[in-house]
Formats: sequence, C-alpha cells, structure tokens
Amino acid sequence: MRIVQRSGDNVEDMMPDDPHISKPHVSIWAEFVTISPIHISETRRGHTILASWCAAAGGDSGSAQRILQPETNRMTLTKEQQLGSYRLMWLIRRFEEKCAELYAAGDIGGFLHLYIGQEAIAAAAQFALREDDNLITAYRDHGVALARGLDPNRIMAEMMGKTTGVSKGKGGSMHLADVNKRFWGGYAVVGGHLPLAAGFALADQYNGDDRVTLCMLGDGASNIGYFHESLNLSGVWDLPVIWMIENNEYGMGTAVDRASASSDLLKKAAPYDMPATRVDGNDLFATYEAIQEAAEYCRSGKGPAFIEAHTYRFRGHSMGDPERYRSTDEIEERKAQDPIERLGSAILRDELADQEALDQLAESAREEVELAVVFGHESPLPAQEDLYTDVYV
Ligand SMILES: Cc1ncc(C[n+]2csc(CCOP(=O)(O)OP(=O)(O)O)c2C)c(N)n1
Ligand SMILES: [Mg+2]
Repeated sequence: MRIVQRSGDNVEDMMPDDPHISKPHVSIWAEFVTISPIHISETRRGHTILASWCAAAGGDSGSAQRILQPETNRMTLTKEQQLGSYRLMWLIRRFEEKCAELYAAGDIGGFLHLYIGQEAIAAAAQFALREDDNLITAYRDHGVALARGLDPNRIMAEMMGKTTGVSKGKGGSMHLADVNKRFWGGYAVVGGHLPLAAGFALADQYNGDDRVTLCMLGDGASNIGYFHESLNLSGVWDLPVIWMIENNEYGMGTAVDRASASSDLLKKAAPYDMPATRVDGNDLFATYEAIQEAAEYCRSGKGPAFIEAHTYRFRGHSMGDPERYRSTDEIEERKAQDPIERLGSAILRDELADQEALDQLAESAREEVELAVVFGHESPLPAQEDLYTDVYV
C-alpha cells in the first residue's frame, strides 16, 4: 500500500510529491481514494488470502499459471496466416495513423484512442477464434474491429459520424460493433463490458452452443469492481469466457504499479480458480498459441481462462495526452519490440516471403485505407429526423 487515508482528507493534499502526477490525474486519484477505506480492510484480508493461496500453490505465482516464451512456436500459424497477419497489422497501423491526421483536421470528433503498438494481439485473436465466437473489447477498438473483419470503409465512415458507418454514425470511435460478426463493441466505461461478456458466455452455455467469448480489457480495468464480479461468476458457473488483459503498462497516465496493489496481474485470476497465462503480446505466435489453448479449454466445458498479454502503446492514451508520465527513452526502448517488425523478421528468417513481397503487403494496406477515407468523406451525415432512432437510453 502506498497511501493510508482517513476519510475527509483532501485528495490533492494526499497526492505524492511526484512530478509524474499532474493535474489531469487528480480524477484518477480521486477515484482511487474514494474506495481506499474499503481497500485497506480488503488489503489486510487479501494478504492473508494471498499468503495461504501462495503456500497451497507452492509458494510462488500458482501452479495453474505459466509464462509462454517468445517465438518458440512460430510454425503454429500457416504461411498464409502469417502473411495475412502482416498485412492486417499494417492495415491497423496505417488506418490509425490516418485517423490521427483526420482528427487533427477536424474530420473525426470526440475521443480517439489509438491501438498502435498492440496490433499483434488483435491479429492473434482473429486467427485463434472461430468466426462464430463472441468478441468484445473496450474503447481502444479500431484494431480489434479491423482484425475481426469489419469493413474498413464502414469503420472509417463511423469514425467520421457518417450514416454508412458500422453503428450508423452514432457510435463513433469507441462504439464500433457488428452483430453479424459477433463483435459486440467497443465500450467506453472502463470494465463495463465484462458483465456483458459473462452474459454472452452464459447464453451460449444455456443454449448448448460450443462458442467461446473472448473479452479483451486493459490493465486498468482489472481494478474495477465489474472485473471481480464477472470473473467470480464465470468461475462459479464455469462459463466459456477468456478474460484477456492487454497490459500496456498504463491506464491513462497511471502506471500499473501505481493503480494496482499487485502489479503481477496473473495473481488476479487466482481467487477465481481459473488457469492463467502470461504472454508477450508483441509476439504474434505466442499470443496466438495462448488464445488458442484458452479457447480449447473453455470450449471443452472446463470453465473460464485468463491471459495477460504484455504490450505497450506507442501513442498517448488518447489524442489529447501530453504524455508527461513516461520518458521518450522508455517509448523508444519499447518501439524496438515493434510487433510488426518482429513478425516481418520472423517471416524473412523462415523464408516465407522476401522483403519486396512484405513491402507490397504494407503498400496494399495503405491503399485500402486511402479508399476508406474517400468512402467516409463521400458518405452522408445522419439526417436530423434520425436523431432519436437506434438510441436506447
Ligand atoms: C468507470 C470509468 N472510470 C474512469 C474512466 C476514465 N478512463 C478512461 S480510460 C481509463 C484508463 C483505462 O486503462 P486501461 O484499462 O489500462 O486501458 P488502456 O487505455 O490502457 O487501453 C480511465 C480511467 C472511465 N472511462 N470509466
Ligand atoms: Mg492500459
């Protein structure tokens, strides 16, 4: 515990004397300290629980937990899948770079959270899941939607608020969805989609369908009440759901170890009695393997599974982020682990394609994005009489 707070203390007085914590972070601290009286008593109890669990599990992180080594199983993806992933990851990156430009030009409004740096996780999910499996994620959703096969034209139109968008222009960046592809969104409330994921899995179990639900969430969401309620129920009812944390080291401007009592996120699966795997999320192959194994486990009726995919976002939290909480050295160091470059190197090393072929894949992805921009620009805005249609609040 870093903070001990009596109720009534002023939030700003309590903030540690730390240059990394600037005014925009006050709201996060406020959220944290509001729950701190409970947190303290829970923490005391938690230490006891954790100690006995560790002892039962052999003293460390638990027998049901493991860490996948990077790039040990490269051939689990076919040549077509590897080249397809390479193009897909470039499609995601180019799409988002273009979105950043359009945002600056005022053609995209609202919030914009880029997935750049995390592309391997969405690509791995696409190849590890069946087409009829359920997929749900948070607001950093463009890459996941593209990987799921939503039409880039219609995603771009959605970004611009046009009627041809996947949510008819009324959802925008954070609310991409496609019912036919069983891609259920795009959720802005941190952790708010976890109970929905449990609900999808419950419906499949009840109906006797052998689908799994993959729920992608951020590290920050693992501190939210919904996380614990959802994991608990999924454990109680043996629901076929994979909880996959994309640990990109920050929730807005707050590093994991400043927001989570334990920065070992695998431990968070232990109280709910499910197997947990930590994987390098910048390694397409290892992430694919982790998701595939988890899906197999869930599909066979054994219950939920948990994955922590460690990654890093190369851009700020959203477009307005001054990024005072991390150094450029840190960002450059992490960029050396660029998932697209790593996949490209593996493909070249295994002689599945030459550099020219890889460049052509990247170029065709760029051209597809250009066409999507034209489609978005040429599409109409919603008509005024449609203001209240498809709105359920
Ligand atoms: C319930 C709730 N609390 C606070 C916020 C403000 N908020 C938006 S994003 C975010 C950080 C979430 O971080 P993480 O789950 O790690 O996802 P990442 O942005 O890193 O993908 C916060 C606190 C919110 N949207 N919803
Ligand atoms: Mg995060």
